[in-house]
Amino acid sequence: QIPTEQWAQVVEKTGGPVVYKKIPVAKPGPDEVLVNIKYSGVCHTDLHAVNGDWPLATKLPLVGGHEGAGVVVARGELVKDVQIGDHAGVKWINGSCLNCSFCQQSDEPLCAEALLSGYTVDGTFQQYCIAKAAHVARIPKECNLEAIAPVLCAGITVYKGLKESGVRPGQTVAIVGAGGGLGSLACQYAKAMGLDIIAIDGGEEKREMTKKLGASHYVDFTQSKNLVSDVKAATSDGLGPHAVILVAVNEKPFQQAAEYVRPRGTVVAIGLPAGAYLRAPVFESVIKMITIKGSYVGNRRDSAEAIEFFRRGLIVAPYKTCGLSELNKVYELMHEGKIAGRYVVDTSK
Ligand code: 8ID
Ligand code: ZN
Repeated sequence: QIPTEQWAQVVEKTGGPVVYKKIPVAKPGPDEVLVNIKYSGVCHTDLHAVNGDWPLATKLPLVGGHEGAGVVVARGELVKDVQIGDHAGVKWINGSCLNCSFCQQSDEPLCAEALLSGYTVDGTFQQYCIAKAAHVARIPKECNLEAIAPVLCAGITVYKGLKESGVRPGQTVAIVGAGGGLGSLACQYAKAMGLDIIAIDGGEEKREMTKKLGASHYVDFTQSKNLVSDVKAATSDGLGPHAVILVAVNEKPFQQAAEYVRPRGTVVAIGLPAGAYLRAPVFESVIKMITIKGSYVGNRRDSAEAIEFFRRGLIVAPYKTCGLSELNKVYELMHEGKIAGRYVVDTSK
């Protein structure tokens, strides 16, 4: 039985805090499904949304969250390929027009009409969440819903970013922000892809964690006297990593990466620090023939592939679980940069 009311965390005004309260359960439209969210990861994007960091307004009031794993409990009359009882994931791209030139070429994140879970439509910090059937992630029944939740944004995004970097097995990737949510998953995907990993983050807890996740080197940005030369020195020939995956929430590393990336290498910007700019010296960028690009979540195929890595047991990343009611506490820890790995919220608590 689907209840008429449910628990949710609601952003009532930009700047927060989020309010834990009962709200109505929505009914799915013809092309939508209703997912009983069991667990949701907490992404730094959710905190950007609460704080109104970005040049894109959120809906208000807003239910945040976009790493929701659960069970399909209702569907609209046009939905044929998702069954009641299926395990499904609600991800950042909640829906897209499926008809524009970007959607036609499976660049759905670039669709101008894309609906964003926990940003322009209500997301997964509630017990029952709506998503377009075409875009819900299919989760195999053997996958643990709690552990797979972070894959639904962090995993998909870093998997896509690694592919966009063009890095190949045996080459070296630097992951900047390696101890955070996206970073910890990036370490696991990079390891599964046969890459040598230089983890960059701050503090001993993240050093230990990234080592366990597969990094061969750690550069502590809070300790390093010369980060650029320390990163280069972590590669066997001293020429720097073939790719840099930027998942930090700070402007500085976005201005350093071009200096240590290897000639012919690629810098992939994924993190979205408020008001930040990428910066690179023209002379070195030209004579090193480097590439600097952005990468934004992933399409439906990337999502299925990222989930398949998880299903095969290749992605084991650390997370801590708490109740949905404790979301404000998670945001405080996140703001302080104190979370190693990901927090997952249990919507039943
Ligand atoms: O599609 C996308 N492009 C996408 C998808 C999902 C998330 C982008 N994001 C964005 C988020 O909005 C956020 O801006 O990626 C960023 C990282 O999200 P997250 O992994 O959820 O954040 P986190 O868990 O707080 O991790 C950030 C890590 O960066 C480290 C912190 O210590 C933390 O471990 N860090 C910082 I802040 N400054 C650093 C520095 N100078 C740094 N690490 C290295 N060098
Ligand atoms: Zn996210």
